[in-house]
Amino acid sequence: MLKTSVYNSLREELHPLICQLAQGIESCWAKYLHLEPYDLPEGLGYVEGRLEGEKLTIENRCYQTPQFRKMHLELAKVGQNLDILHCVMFPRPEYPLPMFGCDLVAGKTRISAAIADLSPTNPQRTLPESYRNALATGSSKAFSQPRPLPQWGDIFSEFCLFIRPDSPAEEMAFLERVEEFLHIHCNQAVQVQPLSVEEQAAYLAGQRYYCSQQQRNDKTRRVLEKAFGSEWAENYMNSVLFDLPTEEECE
Ligand code: BLA
Repeated sequence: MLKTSVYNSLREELHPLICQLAQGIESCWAKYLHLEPYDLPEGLGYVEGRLEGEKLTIENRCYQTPQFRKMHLELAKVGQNLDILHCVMFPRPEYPLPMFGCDLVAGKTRISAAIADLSPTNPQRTLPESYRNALATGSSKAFSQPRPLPQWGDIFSEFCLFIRPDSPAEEMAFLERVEEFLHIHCNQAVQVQPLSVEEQAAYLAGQRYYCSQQQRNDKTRRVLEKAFGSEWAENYMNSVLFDLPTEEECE
């Protein structure tokens, strides 16, 4: 697996739940999938910015596999008070797979937002039955502080978890449930049959809708704008965080 000393050094400074989840994601990917590197746009693998206020450091890891066009794990640190894990798995358009997405936002003392989902990409915007069955039989612990989805959150499935963990036990329960999502997803992905060319367009439209809704997250945008400016933030949101396949990648 690719490793750089810079990446590991930021990792050591992050909230322990973020480190644990990052590790869990990477070991699940390595266990099920054949990972190849994915090149992010020039200059956007590791970035540091500071405009108003605090320094923002971003470190990205990105892979591709036969089933996934892009699997992106991002770790970010804003000053001394905000640590972020962001992860999205973008399926290749020839497979009828949902999008795995996860965001973990840690403030100075606690995790303020912990969200994870397997989000449908089909025209009906429902998960395949095999996913629903697997997700329904998994652990379904109740969390004491569920959070309401924002207005753009209609992309998420009924299994979406969005909470503010209120104890170390809830942090662990969140971690376990996310790892369950990932195992289910990777396990399904390696067995999935490709779509016909005609069907692919609808799934690609589903991915496009997912990305356009995620780009409406003003909380993410504001953090990026404060450190890098609005033009940079716009470009980063639509070329790194929530991009769509190029013509070449669709061939
Ligand atoms: C919320 N995302 C947030 C918040 C911040 C960020 C600061 C507010 C935390 C809170 O409300 O407690 C910031 N997230 C970032 C930054 C990056 C990032 C800077 O990923 C990247 C550099 N966001 C995603 C993905 C999902 C997601 C993949 O990137 C879901 C699968 C969801 N983040 C998400 C949601 C909120 C959030 C739903 C809450 C938004 C709201 O309540 O309005």
